[in-house]
Amino acid sequence: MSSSEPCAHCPSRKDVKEDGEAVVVLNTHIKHPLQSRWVLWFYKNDKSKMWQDNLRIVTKFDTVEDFWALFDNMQPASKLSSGCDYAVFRDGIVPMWEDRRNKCGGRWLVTLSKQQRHSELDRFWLESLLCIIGEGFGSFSGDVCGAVINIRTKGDKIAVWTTNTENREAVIHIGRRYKEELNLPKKLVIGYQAHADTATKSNSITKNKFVV
Ligand code: MGP
Repeated sequence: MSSSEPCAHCPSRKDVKEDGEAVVVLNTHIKHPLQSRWVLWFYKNDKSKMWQDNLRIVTKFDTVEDFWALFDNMQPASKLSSGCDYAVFRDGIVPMWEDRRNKCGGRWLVTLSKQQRHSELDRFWLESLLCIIGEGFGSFSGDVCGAVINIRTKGDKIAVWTTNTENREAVIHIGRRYKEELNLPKKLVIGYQAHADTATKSNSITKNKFVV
């Protein structure tokens, strides 16, 4: 479709002027708004700095077109150096445990094997982003704060963060839907962990509050 043609999803609107004459307004340049504005963050591991000082905003977007323009131009997650993260969060929520909207929340965590970086990581990340920015969790979508991808030598991780571990129905629904969207095998179990537990863990294992 050329840019001068109206979009099939935005039919032309018929307006009636004060003198009764009908005019057709072609929506030629209207982008498709998302329900929220989202922020892309990048984390680069610089051990000389505090964790939060390594976190930077890259850009914000609030339309489908701007999302694709960004996604098509950003470095694929699988090509990032180890220790780096991307995070995409609703505007106003910082991708850290301490944020007001995260501190009582947790994350559905997908851990990947080293081999999956080449075969599945980028697809999982794109699916995760489409789930969150498309508000793909029905009436529970509002519980979603954002998604994070951690590129790590020991195995990459992708997670969807939700706002409150106590919202059991929302958390379970989001986990089930997320697992379906990623097309994960039914027998593969993914876990939901409270940020409060992750932040205070003494070893690399955090207990799961829920599993699907
Ligand atoms: P990580 O980057 O989430 O996972 O946390 P990684 O590197 O796989 O390490 P592991 O511990 O899960 O095996 C690494 C470290 O970064 C944490 O131990 C914290 O010191 C710090 N960190 C990570 N997050 C998400 C936060 C956060 O939200 N707030 C603060 N203050 N520190 C964080």
